[in-house]
Amino acid sequence: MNNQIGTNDRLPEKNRSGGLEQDWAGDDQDWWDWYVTLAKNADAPTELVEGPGLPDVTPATDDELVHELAEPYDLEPSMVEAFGREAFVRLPGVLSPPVVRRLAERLEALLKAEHGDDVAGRFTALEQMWLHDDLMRAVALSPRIGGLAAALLEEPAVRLYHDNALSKEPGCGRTPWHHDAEHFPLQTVQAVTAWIPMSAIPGLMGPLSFARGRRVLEEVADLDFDKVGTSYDEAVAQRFVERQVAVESRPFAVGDISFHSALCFHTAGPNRTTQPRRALATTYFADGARVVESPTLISGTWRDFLPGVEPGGLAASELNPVVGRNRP
Ligand SMILES: O=C(O)CCC(=O)C(=O)O
Repeated sequence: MNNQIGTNDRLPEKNRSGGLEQDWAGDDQDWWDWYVTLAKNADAPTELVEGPGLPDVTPATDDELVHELAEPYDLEPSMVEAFGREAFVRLPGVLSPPVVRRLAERLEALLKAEHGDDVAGRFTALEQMWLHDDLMRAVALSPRIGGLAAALLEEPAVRLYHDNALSKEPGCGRTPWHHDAEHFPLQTVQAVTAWIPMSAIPGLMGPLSFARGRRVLEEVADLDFDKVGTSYDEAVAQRFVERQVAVESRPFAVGDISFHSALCFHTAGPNRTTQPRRALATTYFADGARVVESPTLISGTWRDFLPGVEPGGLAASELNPVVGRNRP
């Protein structure tokens, strides 16, 4: 990796000059390989410990899985309030252990087919799985998860932006501090990502961690994004310490799902276990949103998720079905 001032060999050649206002010139995996180089990590490598394994249960059948993902989740009003205040919420038991196990096994096969076995230390990703895999489609179009997204955003209806598999392989470092409003090229902050762990995720495995509060962005709005090095990640971390911004960093139990708003600043620790830290991450946005006029390279391969939609256009392509409605 080359993170000297002014260069980063993970940036596609076309993106090396100029500012952020340009299209990403690589593919989605190139984007992740670049993005994790923007996180500050401890210099000394540490020994990896054993991970928790997959839930020790019989995997759900297709029917059981589809049925569970279609059923509404009993969302307490206090959770909606917490999401409105903190910009994230963690919900227990959204998925049962047999469903997590079935999804984890399918995801393992999909990731292996795409990336092979030689992935130690990397952040491997897969997007738009719902277009060609039945189980991943059941997740991305899940009335349970989409319904939670609509309820938490307090929107009548939400559309799918994309699905995503995020595999932090053993030894991979941190995810840089960021908020997703700069990732999604949408003229709304009414967007939310469901982060769906594929096993228990203990602290040493790199669970997603969240800065508390909808207004945290104001604390760091003057900091410049750094497309070649770790200065933005470090400056955000330092600012949070200086301004005493509370950060929630806790393990996830099997079946827990977190939802973070596009305004939520979040990061994830390194994976110091021998097991890949895997999560599905599905993003939804308020029906009626439009694409921004000038997407940036931080928006990555956004055109794949909104085919045929140009800057300024209505974000409602055939790949953005309405998947969640707010129940009265
Ligand atoms: O899984 C990670 O480490 C990062 C995920 C993330 O940033 C997101 O889902 O918005």
